[in-house]
Amino acid sequence: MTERIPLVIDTDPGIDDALAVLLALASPEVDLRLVTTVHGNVGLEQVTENALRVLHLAGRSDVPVAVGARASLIHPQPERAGHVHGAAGLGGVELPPSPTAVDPRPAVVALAELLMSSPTPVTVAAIGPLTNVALLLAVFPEAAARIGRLVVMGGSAGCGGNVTAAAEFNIWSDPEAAQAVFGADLPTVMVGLDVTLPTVLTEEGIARFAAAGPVGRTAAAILQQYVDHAKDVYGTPGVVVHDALALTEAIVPGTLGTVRRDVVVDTTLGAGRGADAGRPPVGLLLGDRGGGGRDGGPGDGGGVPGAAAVPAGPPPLTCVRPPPARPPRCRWRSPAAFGCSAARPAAGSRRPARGCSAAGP
Ligand SMILES: [Ca+2]
Repeated sequence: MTERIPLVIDTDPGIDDALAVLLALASPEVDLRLVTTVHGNVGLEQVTENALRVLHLAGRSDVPVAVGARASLIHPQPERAGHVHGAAGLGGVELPPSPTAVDPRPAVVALAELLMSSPTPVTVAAIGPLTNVALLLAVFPEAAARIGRLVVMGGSAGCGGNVTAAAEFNIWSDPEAAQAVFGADLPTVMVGLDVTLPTVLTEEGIARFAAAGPVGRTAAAILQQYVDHAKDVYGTPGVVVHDALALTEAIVPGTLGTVRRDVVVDTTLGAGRGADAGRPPVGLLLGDRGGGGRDGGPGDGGGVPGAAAVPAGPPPLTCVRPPPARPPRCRWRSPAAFGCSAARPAAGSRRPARGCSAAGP
């Protein structure tokens, strides 16, 4: 077997974060070496506690958890997402406490030390606000330069936002950090709402979790909050597990097709703040592998677009959706228990109102 890829998850658990961590731990392709926490879905203390408990749930309390940024870089952004994830972040499920304490090192120090000491390139999956990664770039640029791949769940390429009309939650939570990261010369793959929203984990898929064993049952219970929220807000029968979808690309490069694009984040304080796909040349589109990726094209094999290597004047951004003639399928490869498929928003869904209707089926 090929060598397992060292992996760091920078996270703000978070229901889909929890699923992302569990997915990584269940995937033999990667070796989860470190979890760093960041403000986001709920407050820093809670997301850190959640990270410890999720690892403990999976029997992997040996994975260190280092505490990261408490707030965004410049402008305070106190709004959280407890209405989506539950007040404590894990859908109302109270996991048993972990016997393990947090790593005494600040997150950026732990991350820098891992990057500098690893003999093989490390993949960093950033599935919360990008504050920690921006701090790493500022404080330990030599360590940041050693990141093998940076897979970011965040942003939206032409589909509008899920917090404001323009902005996705992770980018909106710290636009200045996001701009620093996307503007850096890192091998970055952005997995935005244009990809995650059409990729729905159905209730049937969640039922397969519940039947898979104790950890799966707990994951299904955590997901129930998401199910309820999705029915209420989107009118869909399944859930969108943004962070877990990003992890599929982090775990198996090429799971998602990619196109190479520059990314500019709106850091003004106007209505577009936090948008990363509002002005050309902007956007980095990721689509279903068969859904018409450009540059590398379908089956690209997971090229890692970089913000620096972008041709001028990219084509107009469109919402990436596979053609209706070929029903899209989620291509998650592991664990096999993931049963998911893409689904259109049901009648009454709010999604078309956020800009997807023009290119939607
Ligand atoms: Ca997250």
